[in-house]
Amino acid sequence: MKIYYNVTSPYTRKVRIVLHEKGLFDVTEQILVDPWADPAALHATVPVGRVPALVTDDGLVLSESTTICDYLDTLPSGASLIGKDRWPVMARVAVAQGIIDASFAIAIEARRPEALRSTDAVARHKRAILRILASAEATDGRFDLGDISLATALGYLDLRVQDVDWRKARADIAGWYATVSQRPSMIATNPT
Ligand SMILES: N[C@@H](CCC(=O)N[C@@H](CS)C(=O)NCC(=O)O)C(=O)O
Repeated sequence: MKIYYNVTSPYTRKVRIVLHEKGLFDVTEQILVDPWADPAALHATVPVGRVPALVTDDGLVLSESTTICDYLDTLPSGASLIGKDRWPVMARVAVAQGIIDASFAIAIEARRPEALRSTDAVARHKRAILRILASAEATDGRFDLGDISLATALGYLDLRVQDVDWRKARADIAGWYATVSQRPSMIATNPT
């Protein structure tokens, strides 16, 4: 297998945490790319042009972080991160993805020339983050795919949206996050 990734991408971090947690990291070729530079080598294999992208041992090309995590969980390595009660886990994955998408949109806005930035759009994304965060749930001790997605989202808020005080909004999950941040998979994929 090989994975196209970028160090600061929250979407690729989610997948790379899963690779670690499943014991698959060392058997996966890691290809570092900058998708924003439109690399021809990425586009030749992954027409979608985004990271993460996984090429399976059968040559199947998968994009979309949640789809890739779902695929990796079917492989006979490590314990399942989704388990038998699939949909409650996937619902928590989607909640975390909402936080990631809104945070990422803010980060993209910050890359635009100042005159083209929309303060209204950024404010709306911040309201979305706080609204979604209010419904986020972590499990105690499992670190399933929902937990991995939430930890990724919170890590990305710390990296790119520091003026949203998520620890104040969710003091209850701040302690959980401090604990899971010490997992080898989180440390190994920390972009800072
Ligand atoms: N919904 C996708 C989002 C992937 C995504 O937007 N990746 C960004 C990097 S963080 C990218 O490669 N962007 C390049 C582009 O849009 O051209 C997922 O969950 O994997």
